[in-house]
Amino acid sequence: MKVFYSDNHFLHNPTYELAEGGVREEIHEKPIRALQILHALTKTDWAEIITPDTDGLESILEVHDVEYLSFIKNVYREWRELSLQTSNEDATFFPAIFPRQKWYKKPESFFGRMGYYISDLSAPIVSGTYDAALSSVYCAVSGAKEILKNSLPSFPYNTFALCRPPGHHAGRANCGGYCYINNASVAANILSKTGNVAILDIDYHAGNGTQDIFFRRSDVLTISIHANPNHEYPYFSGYADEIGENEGSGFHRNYPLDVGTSDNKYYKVLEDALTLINNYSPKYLVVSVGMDIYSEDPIGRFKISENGINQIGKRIADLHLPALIVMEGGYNTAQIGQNMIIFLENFI
Ligand code: Q9C
Ligand code: ZN
Repeated sequence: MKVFYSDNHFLHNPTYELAEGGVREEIHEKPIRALQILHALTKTDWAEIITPDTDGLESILEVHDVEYLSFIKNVYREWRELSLQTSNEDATFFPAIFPRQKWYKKPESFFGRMGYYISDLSAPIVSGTYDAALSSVYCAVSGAKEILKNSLPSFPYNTFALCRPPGHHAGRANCGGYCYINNASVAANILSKTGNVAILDIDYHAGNGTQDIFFRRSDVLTISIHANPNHEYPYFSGYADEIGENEGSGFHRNYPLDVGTSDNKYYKVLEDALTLINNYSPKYLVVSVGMDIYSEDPIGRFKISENGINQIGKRIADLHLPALIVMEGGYNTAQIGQNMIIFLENFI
């Protein structure tokens, strides 16, 4: 299986995020996550690690707002120029104000705009964030292009985009939850030019960014299975009554699950989601995979076992659709490599 990976993710290495109470908390989304997966892959006899091409800016701009992308690109430099006294070489950028009202405006000032584009305090920005996020999305873009080149109706061809930073919380014009560019959405949008696409998001957290991007489209079916946002990040989205709107009405589905969900309960909901995908009969599948569903994840609070991860992978692979698998979350760094191998082996 072709695996797209770039060492540029090291450029994004903030050491903390801000938790409730304003306390600095160790950030779980760190370089070792990708390294552990890469390491586990290099020990298999089926993974072919490839550095992605670095063209595809137009593809990103079909999914993300142009001003948002230039914000991500320039925010760090602009901040350093504005406040040299308060920021040192590797200080981390966070906004300090967020728009609240329905009638919010986009101000011209730097600090005002920052709150406009950043959703929360788990999207720290450092000097290399943009370059890392670009290389991350190029992994997904290359994975999608490879599928377009190789898949025949009788032979589903699968690739894996080892993306870091992850993407599914990034909306059309906002970052949040460790995500800056929505890797899976950019890839799905490329695939959608030659046929309908289903995105199945099995990260522990609701794929609110992906939902935002495709909410008014019927050519990309988006489905997310996740912890009930009433009790978990991203809190404000991911509820069952969000089903798409206008043209996209009926083409988004959320499956919020209880904290503590076990393998068997998960399979039932997954079957339902897979039936939806079957009925939609897409040409391509994009799977946003987060290993934070694992029982021993430090953030996630599901109880999915290793066997469960294998079963989930097997059932998705049984759709026999050409699939791009995109890495999202998962924070148990001792187990993330092994868990991804268990999942991916169903797709080789
Ligand atoms: N104390 C992804 O899994 N807040 N993002 C966590 C932990 C943000 C998760 C707080 C979680 C974002 C891609
Ligand atoms: Zn997650």
